[in-house]
Amino acid sequence: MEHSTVSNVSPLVASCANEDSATLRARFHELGYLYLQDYVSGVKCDALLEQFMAQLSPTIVSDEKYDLPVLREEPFFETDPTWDKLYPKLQSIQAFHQFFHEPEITGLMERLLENPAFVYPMKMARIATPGKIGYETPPHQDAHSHQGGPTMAGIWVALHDVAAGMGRLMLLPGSHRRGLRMVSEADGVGGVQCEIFPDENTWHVANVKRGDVIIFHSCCVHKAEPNTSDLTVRLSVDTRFCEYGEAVFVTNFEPHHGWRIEGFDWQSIYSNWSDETLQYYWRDYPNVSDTVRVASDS
Ligand SMILES: O=C(O)CCC(=O)C(=O)O
Repeated sequence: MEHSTVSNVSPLVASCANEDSATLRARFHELGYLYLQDYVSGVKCDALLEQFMAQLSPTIVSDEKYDLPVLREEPFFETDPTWDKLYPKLQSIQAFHQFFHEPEITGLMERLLENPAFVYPMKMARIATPGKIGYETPPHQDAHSHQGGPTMAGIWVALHDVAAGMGRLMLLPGSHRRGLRMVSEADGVGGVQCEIFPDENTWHVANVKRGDVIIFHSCCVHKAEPNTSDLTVRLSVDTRFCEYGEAVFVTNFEPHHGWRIEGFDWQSIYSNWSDETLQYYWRDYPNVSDTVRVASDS
């Protein structure tokens, strides 16, 4: 299988929320992604980041010199013991789950879908530390990792500025039009990488700012660059969404990594929430699927 050997990069193509929805949809279907700068308010990102930092300290702390999260202990990646200890604490933060259910986010999803959206229950927080080169997110398609249906897409939000060398998200433009690809095992987040075709030689990437949003088609190949910085940690959040009523594969109704961390379930996540509105909001979803689905390319 051919994997990514190319390293040409071009800037992410920026979209603007003021553009009409048809233009945004056309760009999404052409490129496989949308990049919206400064979309989520800085206040909201800062508030969530502050709550994350309260849970991550003293392993990761806010550093005034860098104005970024910095690593104070040993490097780790998703599934390492340190990650397993810290991650349930991030997942228990009510504001983290609410983040993706605010009207500014769901409105954007609905503009893209032209229909009501269902926000997947599984929410992801990413902690990309330096010192783990080779364990960054490998190139993959969410259609494989989340068994998404035809309208499923990912939404990723930077909680702070992410410059080159800090583990930026990279996208392979147009890759969503070539269907679901073969996969093989890989080190790094998710543990799976997909095929890259020999003519696919340019990744799109940018130095993103706090509040920037990237939405990607479920077949759009994406990955993270390695975090080669000395100390700074990249923290971002993401989830998936689809047209309300579309089949959603059953594992997406579990907490992220709830299947492997003992005692980490919705009950433990919800135990300290002050608001019950979003607790188990997904329980009456009409189309939970236990059949593997294949997303269509578009
Ligand atoms: O932020 C990352 O490193 C991974 C994000 C990603 O691959 C995804 O959201 O599917």
